[in-house]
Amino acid sequence: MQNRRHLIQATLCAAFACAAIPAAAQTVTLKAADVHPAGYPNVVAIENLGKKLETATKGKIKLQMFPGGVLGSEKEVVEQTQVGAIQIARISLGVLGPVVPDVNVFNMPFVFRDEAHMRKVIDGPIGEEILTKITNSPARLVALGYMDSGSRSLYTKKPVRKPEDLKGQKIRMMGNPLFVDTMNAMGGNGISMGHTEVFGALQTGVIDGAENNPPTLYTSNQYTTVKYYTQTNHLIIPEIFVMSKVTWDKLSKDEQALVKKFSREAQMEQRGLWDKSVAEYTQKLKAAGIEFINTDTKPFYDATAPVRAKYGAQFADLMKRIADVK
Ligand code: BDP
Repeated sequence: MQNRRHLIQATLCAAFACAAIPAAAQTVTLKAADVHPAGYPNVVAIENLGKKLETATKGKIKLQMFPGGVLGSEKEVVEQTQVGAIQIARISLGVLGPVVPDVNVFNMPFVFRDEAHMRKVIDGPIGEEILTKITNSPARLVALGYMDSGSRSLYTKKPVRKPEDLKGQKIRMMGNPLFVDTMNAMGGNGISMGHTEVFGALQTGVIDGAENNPPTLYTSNQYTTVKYYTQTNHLIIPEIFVMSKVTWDKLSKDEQALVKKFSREAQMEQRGLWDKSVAEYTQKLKAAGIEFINTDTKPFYDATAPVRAKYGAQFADLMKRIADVK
């Protein structure tokens, strides 16, 4: 904890020192943050975006990736990006919900039929509209693109096959009241917590389980503390990467256009890496003895209807348009 605080301070200082360099200075180094470790698809795609930017601007714009959550939790990273201390943040849309409520339409349980449906929506006009809403919101963030995060399913120490099996189980959710309500509706007790704290909380028994996709379950080591992975697929939440508005406003029109172009390419590149990664980590989880439970998702869908009613009322038209994307 102490170390992390020092790192955050060091980063902030670096950012302010950087800001003090005269505008005529030749190079800009964009600091990018991700909670995932080096090698994770999202991290690789942003690093490659940085390499393309560096080449296209002949070294004027560089990118330095800080993976593994060293710059703080996603909530902290969002805050630092808003003030310009971090320049690019790759985060879950889940965590952006409390900052830009419009994105919550994608954060609702079972809002997408499956991952293919989610991809069609984010690649099309609705996806573009949500990016514009983020950029035009008072959050001081410029939305660059989406990434894939597959489907989130439950992992626990005791087997879960139906909502009743979650009774009394404390299940970690991302920091957004919508998700705590979702878990409570699914039958468990939702506890919100930052990603990097989940492993310790599972180890010490502070929580009984959590929910995520196979690559995250494996690469965070959380799989060593649980036995079952129940394929509820209750949340299909895209990832997002954003740039600090402070940084964006300092770029020339041409540079902004390059960032946009390479961002779209990063969105597509990550997708290919993502599909391979899901296959690879699903195998690894099975090899490590995690039992996959392929359960009927309908009772979980039905149980979460009140959550869609409560949070979805304000998005009724948009939800209809999402459902109509075939
Ligand atoms: C992962 C997302 C990451 C979130 C994490 C979480 O890629 O952005 O921080 O879930 O559960 O799937 O917090």
